Amino acid sequence: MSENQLSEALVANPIIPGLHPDPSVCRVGDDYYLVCSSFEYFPGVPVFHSRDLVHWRQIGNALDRPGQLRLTTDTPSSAGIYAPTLRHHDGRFWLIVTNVAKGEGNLLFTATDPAGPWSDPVRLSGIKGIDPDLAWDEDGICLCTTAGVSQVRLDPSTGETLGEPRPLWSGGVDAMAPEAPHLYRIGAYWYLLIAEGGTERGHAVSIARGTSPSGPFEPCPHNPVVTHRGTNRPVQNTGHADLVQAPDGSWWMVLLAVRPRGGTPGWHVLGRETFLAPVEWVDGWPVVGEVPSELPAPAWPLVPQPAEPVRDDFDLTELRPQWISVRDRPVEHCTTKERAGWLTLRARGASLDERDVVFVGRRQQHLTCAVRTRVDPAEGRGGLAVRLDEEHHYEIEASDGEVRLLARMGPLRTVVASRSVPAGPVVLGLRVSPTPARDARTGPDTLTFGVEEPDGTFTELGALDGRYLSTEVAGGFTGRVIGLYAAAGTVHFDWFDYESDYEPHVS
Ligand code: 6LW
Repeated sequence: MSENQLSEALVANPIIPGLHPDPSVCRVGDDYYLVCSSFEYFPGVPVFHSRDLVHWRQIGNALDRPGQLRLTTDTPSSAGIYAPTLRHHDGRFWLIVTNVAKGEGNLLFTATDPAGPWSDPVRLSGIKGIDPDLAWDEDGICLCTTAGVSQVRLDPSTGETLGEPRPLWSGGVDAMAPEAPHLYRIGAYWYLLIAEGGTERGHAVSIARGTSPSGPFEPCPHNPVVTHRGTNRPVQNTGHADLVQAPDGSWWMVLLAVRPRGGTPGWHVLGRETFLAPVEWVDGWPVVGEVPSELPAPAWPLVPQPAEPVRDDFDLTELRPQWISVRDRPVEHCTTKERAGWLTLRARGASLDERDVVFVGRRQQHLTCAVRTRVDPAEGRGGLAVRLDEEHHYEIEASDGEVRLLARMGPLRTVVASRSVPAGPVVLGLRVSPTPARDARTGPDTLTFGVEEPDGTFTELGALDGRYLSTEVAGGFTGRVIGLYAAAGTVHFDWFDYESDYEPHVS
């Protein structure tokens, strides 16, 4: 990468904020496509498109039918879909993922259009281990490389493995969790990129090279090529990366990282997000440097994507791809067709504590945001929730002329506050704002819940510390999802507003 491939303008990083970890990217002509992990959420594997590597628009979810994505109540939160690899080969898009659910394992899908439809899965029962990568050697043989790191030859049409898996290269001495392998043919070498150190503060990206895709591999002398461990940078946990070359020959890395906030030890609440970094090649090895919160824009013309509308009026017969549910979304429990212009949810599980809760949400993508919804609880009980998992969620719900603010934090469940409201639809609101530092124990943000009065004024019902809905407290691999739920009977939602102060921008 030479200096003239970067401009003076700055663009915001992360390029895809919110719960979008383990990015995998490929380019076809002038179009880039990117996919991420989706865990217990359905539909799964969000697919994004970009023309400039900076601005991304979600064009679908690869796994949007029950036949492609089986997530039963046996599958805990933070299991399910891990670490896809997306590649374009022989005129088709190839997607390989692990479904960490009983009887599922590694699955392969193909599509001619990445927006879908994607094929039914080819089951890869012979491939053990998470984070599968796909590459084709010079003879057209398909190689699948998994965390560990090991590799096996594969017949992608049948899913049959050809031979036994062979260990490759596992990163630094004593480094934990060698994972996220990706193989690339670049110039005279095959490069094996991996993540190591675990997906927490020790996360890192390392690389090795050899003349064959099956090794042996020689490690880069300046590994890890990316890590923010032991720094006080605002972006942390940098790792799990993929490389892509732009049409002008420059190289770029997409990778996951987090934005911990508050005092010590720091809490990240949006999950692991997708960041971008320019790559320079020196003596045949990639040099990346710091992954900043704002980076110089690539020097080519930027192609902004249309801004997402603040309001979803539920006027479409299908939900937009940003909407995700917990494990499944049967139409008899979730539909926009029953009452025109409204989203209707019919309860199954009695609360967000249950693995079969009826919930439709979107990722919280901004550190500051405001959410409102108009709910008609005449035939049931439900409302607006911020969900980390079954044991960590806050929600404001309406039924029988009353609004209640509830909190579940680990084993504790409490009604924080309640008040009466006039019969009929009610507007529930949530404001998320970073908490000004007071001392080393200050939490990352405050979630203020309330009710909108008929004159539009917001009456607060309670303000809760956001740390309890962070990955550092809840554990696991996900982040916050904000959405609508039904806990009893049938609940109708007229609209949902999500307003942020953050847009990927150019300055
Ligand atoms: C994923 C692994 C990782 O499989 O986290 O950060 C796991 N890296 O590569 C789940 O996202």
